[in-house]
Amino acid sequence: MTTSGRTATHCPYCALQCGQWVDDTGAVDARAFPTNGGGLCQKGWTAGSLLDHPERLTTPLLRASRDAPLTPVSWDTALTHVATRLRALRAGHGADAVAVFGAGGLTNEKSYLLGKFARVALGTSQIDYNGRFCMSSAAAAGNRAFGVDRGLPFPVTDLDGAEVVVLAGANVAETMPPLMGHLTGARLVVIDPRRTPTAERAVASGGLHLAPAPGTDLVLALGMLHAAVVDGHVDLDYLAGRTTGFDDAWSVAAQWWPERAERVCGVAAADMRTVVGWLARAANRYVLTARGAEQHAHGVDTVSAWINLSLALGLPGREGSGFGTITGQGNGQGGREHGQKADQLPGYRMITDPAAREHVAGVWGVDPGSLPGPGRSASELLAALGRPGGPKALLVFGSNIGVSAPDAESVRDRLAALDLLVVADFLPGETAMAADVVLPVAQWAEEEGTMTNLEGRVLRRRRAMHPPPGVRTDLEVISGLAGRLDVTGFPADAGEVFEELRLASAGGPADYAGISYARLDAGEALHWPCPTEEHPGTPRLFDERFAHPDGRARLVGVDHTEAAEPPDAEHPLRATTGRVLVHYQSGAQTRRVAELAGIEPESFVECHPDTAARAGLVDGAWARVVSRRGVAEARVRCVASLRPDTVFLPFHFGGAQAANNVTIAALDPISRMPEFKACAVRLEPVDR
Ligand SMILES: Nc1nc2c(c(=O)[nH]1)N[C@H]1C(S)=C(S)[C@@H](COP(=O)(O)OP(=O)(O)OC[C@H]3O[C@@H](n4cnc5c(=O)[nH]c(N)nc54)[C@H](O)[C@@H]3O)O[C@H]1N2
Ligand SMILES: Nc1nc2c(c(=O)[nH]1)N[C@H]1C(S)=C(S)[C@@H](COP(=O)(O)OP(=O)(O)OC[C@H]3O[C@@H](n4cnc5c(=O)[nH]c(N)nc54)[C@H](O)[C@@H]3O)O[C@H]1N2
Ligand code: SF4
Ligand SMILES: [Mo]
Repeated sequence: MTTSGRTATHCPYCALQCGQWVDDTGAVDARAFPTNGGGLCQKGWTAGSLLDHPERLTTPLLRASRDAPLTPVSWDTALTHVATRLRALRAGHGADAVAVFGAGGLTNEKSYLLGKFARVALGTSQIDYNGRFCMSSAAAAGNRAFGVDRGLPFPVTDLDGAEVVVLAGANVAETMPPLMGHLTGARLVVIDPRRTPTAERAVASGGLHLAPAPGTDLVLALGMLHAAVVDGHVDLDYLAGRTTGFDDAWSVAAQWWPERAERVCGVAAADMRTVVGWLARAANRYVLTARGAEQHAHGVDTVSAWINLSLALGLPGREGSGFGTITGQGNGQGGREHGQKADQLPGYRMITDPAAREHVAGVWGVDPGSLPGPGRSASELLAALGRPGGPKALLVFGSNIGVSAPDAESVRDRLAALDLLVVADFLPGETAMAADVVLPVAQWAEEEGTMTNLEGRVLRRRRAMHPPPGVRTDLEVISGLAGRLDVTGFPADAGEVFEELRLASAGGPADYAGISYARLDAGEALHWPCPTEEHPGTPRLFDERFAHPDGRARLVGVDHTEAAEPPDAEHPLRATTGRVLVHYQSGAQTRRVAELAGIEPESFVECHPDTAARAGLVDGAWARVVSRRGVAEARVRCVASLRPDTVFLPFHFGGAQAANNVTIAALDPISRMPEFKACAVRLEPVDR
């Protein structure tokens, strides 16, 4: 897959996994692939500049004590130190004294090996990952409704033929720009408290921008289901033939006539009826959700409400129509399938399922009874660090939790309370710089592996160049630590790990048994499940049946609950958070790309001009955004189209500017997703 010095691979960032060419100097070019149609966004174009970045980590770093500075050491010293400390902590406090935090940006091979490392080499139940902050609500709702969780159960290119697409809490024009190319023929309806570039496109497409108050999507979806029933748009044959549970859903939606829903969410009842009519009358129509709808303390129920509406209108599992959730991180899909989640084993098996434990233990050559878990979810894990009974050591691979976790000030306190914090990273992000041991690892263009994109298609990440001297791959790090803990079965070769992953996933919901590097390298488009080498993969999941034993999709009776922290006199505004085009996540990477940092150099808070004025602020001034948990400093950006009761912060900045200083770690009861997208704040002026 190398042509005239260029290697075919995929972008290191989001789940669209746009095709890239990378040469042996790290120069990036766009490569036509079905998801991106030949385009890249600015992040993908500039990714190569981090390969030889002056701040690139190229030697392990170690601090002798918590207050000592990080100093360069050899790999042997670093890994031996970590292994020695881990052994001592386990001996003194039990296996759960050591915790692991993974990420949806890691390849399938890394996710798999990290999960195995935690369960087998460390024997700890304490492993979770940043996907808990990302896809967990969508995943839980998908499992509940369809019996399986694959973000898009159809290829992205199916959207090309859509006539109507509803995007609930998705700002795709900024978060996956090339995806917009698949939506050019559709009338778009964008549901977002803010008038985003995606919302502008919706209006330009002859569609609508609906702006509910943050955290009220569920009511909007209920109002729309009510309208669908009353206006006669429900697909009764489909409901009878392919679903169960309509009565449960209707028993709640019956009470939410559109005018009542309007009073809570602020979207006009007439608009609800219009959108339902568009969806009902179009032949090809989709409802898609993303983090705006999902990152709430009732995110699972909110997604269920959008699925209920989709099922009532007969969308899922029908050619040219469907429901989907837009996966976020590069391997957000694969990352939630191979066992780095607290309650999961490879192949999307549940760790509590005796048959799953037996299968995976068999592949691993261990006693099923020795597999620990389930452990704590990400937020609960972070909250327990350094506390009595909680973990005393944490190994982090691929997440900048000191910036991206909710209530980040308290997370930073917890990290500081650890006996040992180990971070594998290639850049000195905030969390890495707080660690006791920093392990410098390879970047995407320097390693082999696979990623599973937002449509469940498995892709090859290929090495275009060697990492700088002194740098190892994540797999080499895990393998090296396992060796020092005297356990075998942790190869550092990606191909070897993938072969084992195939066996471990065989027979599970996310079955990769039939997928091989050879088939992928030959250009086959393989979507899981793919149980045998002869199997063509499954681009569309629900054409004939849903994955529940009875083959039917389930509607669920879900009702509105108020946000965990409603505004009050002291904190009268609803803060929501999200992304801008040029930055990625905690910003550890993109803030170091001069071209991108030049466009958005610092944090900002979007607010209505009247809201700013009431707080004594003007456009361009620095504000303190204050919640019960902390303060985020941000420059005021007045936006006349924004609801006056709402402010918005990007979460791409660290330290005093971190949006997560103010967010709340209120968790969804099912998914344990934190409420990133709604908390109560006030604005204050700040002198700078
Ligand atoms: N540029 C860029 N692209 C990215 C990323 C990035 O960091 N930067 N990250 C990737 C990842 S991991 C992810 S998860 C995806 C996320 O992709 P998106 O979900 O599209 O991104 P967000 O900005 O988090 O949220 C989308 C929108 O939800 C809105 N919103 C806030 N509260 C609510 C609400 O209560 N209801 C509704 N309906 N909307 C609400 C916000 O105003 C925002 O415009 O993006 C991926 N792509
Ligand atoms: N307020 C608020 N907070 C949010 C969100 C929000 O919408 N609002 N969104 C949440 C979501 S959806 C997500 S996905 C999280 C993301 O937030 P994080 O989990 O912090 O993700 P990144 O910022 O991508 O951090 C990745 C870190 O790992 C490094 N890295 C990248 N690739 C690799 C690799 O292959 N190996 C290793 N060892 N290191 C690697 C990068 O340099 C970087 O330091 O944030 C969540 N936090
Ligand atoms: S849309 Fe996502 S995958 Fe494509 S270039 Fe941008 S960040 Fe990379
Ligand atoms: Mo995400």
